[in-house]
Amino acid sequence: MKPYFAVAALGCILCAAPVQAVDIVFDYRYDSAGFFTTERRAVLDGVARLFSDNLTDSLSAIQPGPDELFVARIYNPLDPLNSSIVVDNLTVPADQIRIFVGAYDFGGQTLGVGGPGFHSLGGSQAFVNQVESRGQPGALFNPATDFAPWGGTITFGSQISWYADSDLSTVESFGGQFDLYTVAVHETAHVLGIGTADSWFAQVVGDTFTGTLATSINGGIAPALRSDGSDAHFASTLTGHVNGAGQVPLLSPFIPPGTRRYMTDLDWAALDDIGWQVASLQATIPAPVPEPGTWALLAGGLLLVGVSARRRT
Ligand SMILES: [Ca+2]
Ligand SMILES: [Ca+2]
Ligand SMILES: [Zn+2]
Repeated sequence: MKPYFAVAALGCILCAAPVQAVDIVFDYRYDSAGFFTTERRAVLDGVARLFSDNLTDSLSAIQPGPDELFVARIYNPLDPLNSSIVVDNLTVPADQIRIFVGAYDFGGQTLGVGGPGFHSLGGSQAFVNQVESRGQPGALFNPATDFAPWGGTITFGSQISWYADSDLSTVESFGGQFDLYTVAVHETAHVLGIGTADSWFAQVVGDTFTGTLATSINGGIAPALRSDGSDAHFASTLTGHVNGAGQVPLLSPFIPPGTRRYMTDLDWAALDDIGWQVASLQATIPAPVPEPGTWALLAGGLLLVGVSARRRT
């Protein structure tokens, strides 16, 4: 009887795992040069989990019918500053955000470029509205108060010496290299609208971002933006917090070598202000991914929890 109970308890606990509303998918179809090794893909898997675990919006699917047209266009992941390309026959399942990735020799110290995709549309107004809002009404307001892209592009500098750490829960020393995880999170936040969405620019006043939550997190002062004319980044003089520790916002424009940075409360607050449903301003440090062996141990632990809980009753 007891073993049966334990198995049932484990089943229930697995059922109660957190719902992942937004599903970030990195798409490697344009990576003809093989930049994304197994280890680098594992890093991007961790980036996808970070956002998927913390953004709870429900996004409607993009699935054109017979009289409807959705043509996705992206900055070319292999040459984002000079060309754009059409993604043939793209459809997007509910909650999914598809980010096409590649690498390009930017020269110098440019680490990466990222932003949302574009599209051409045909069909009824209802279809057009559905694609442009994905069920988030504020994306259609003027000024916009929400943002729900189908996806976008991120390109990493192929000339950079990258540190790719497939176990993101530990950070080894990597002096002289740049952290792929840090840069990928930064660029993904651009795909999600920081410095790129209408709902971001609607809240830019002068060289500040006036979003309510970000202002509150910043001690009641609208956070300063880097005054380079793009209004796409926070100023490097700001301090956000990662689980209580101070850190320059991840969405500031410079990332030093040998350093991992995380989304601060200020970065998450900005995503909230531009329309995302952010579960936690502190959900930032990657947890270890359970290995098959660890799962067995974890199941044993849960089994013990189940038995002792039963004993209490
Ligand atoms: Ca590690
Ligand atoms: Ca939203
Ligand atoms: Zn940036």
